[in-house]
Amino acid sequence: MIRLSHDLIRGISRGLGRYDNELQRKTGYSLKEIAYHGACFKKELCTSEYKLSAAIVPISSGEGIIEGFSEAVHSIIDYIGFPAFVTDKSDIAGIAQAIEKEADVLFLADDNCFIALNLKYRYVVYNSEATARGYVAALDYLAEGLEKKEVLVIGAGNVGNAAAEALKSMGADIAIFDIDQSKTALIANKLGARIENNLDEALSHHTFILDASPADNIIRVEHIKPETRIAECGIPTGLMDEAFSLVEKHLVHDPLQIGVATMMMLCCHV
Ligand code: 2YC
Repeated sequence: MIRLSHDLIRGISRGLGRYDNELQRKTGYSLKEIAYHGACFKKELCTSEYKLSAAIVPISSGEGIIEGFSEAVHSIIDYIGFPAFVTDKSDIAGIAQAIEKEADVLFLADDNCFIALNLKYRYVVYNSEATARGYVAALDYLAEGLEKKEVLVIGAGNVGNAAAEALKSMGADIAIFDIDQSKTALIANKLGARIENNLDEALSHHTFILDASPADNIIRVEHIKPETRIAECGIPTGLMDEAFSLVEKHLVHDPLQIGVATMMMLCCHV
């Protein structure tokens, strides 16, 4: 898991409108629609008129608070229409404050785990699963449907695993690559995914790609075809610069937005 920096976060809040327009241009759908699709292709969202309220609590453990992180999370949740606030205290006092203000959902992130704690329906939503589902939803829209289509998942970590599950539920034909072949064997057995042992090979014969790896510069110009569609979940992107500009209008990538929006939508399941 790559730790975000202030530099990567600071433009998010004021850039949400522009980013939403970019998503609509590329996929035909808004950030909120992509998050909704990512959250509910498994089960129906709660239809209650009640809007869950969210509190974001800064957590100072480990490497400490990332300047602007809680505010960026807040702006994304607010942007898709949910009442939200950042507690002005951090850690335990912040959690207490969130409860006293009757928040339904708490967003909490330390160096190893980023969750939405649903106090109303009593369950946890992980950023890794939400990111995977949100990007599978975006790829579904980019590819105009993924059923029976071959999709290459790069990376068999938490996000890659959850993405493979989501792709399976969409009826996609999954291929998986990871430098650690014991991880790909696990997914292959569980989901019947095809194992790719050579990334260069795999990239040469797949046009639908979900990159859930922290590696950079693994996707090159020669891997990009006119019909290539890429969901790029991670930081940094896996693309070489010239490959990025070649496929940019058919690629979805952001540091936090789709994952957080999908976390909030997943919290609406009763
Ligand atoms: O400001 C705070 O509350 C910090 N404790 C937040 C630390 C977040 C660390 N995690 C990450 O940077 C990335 C996120 C993109 C989601 C998963 N890991």
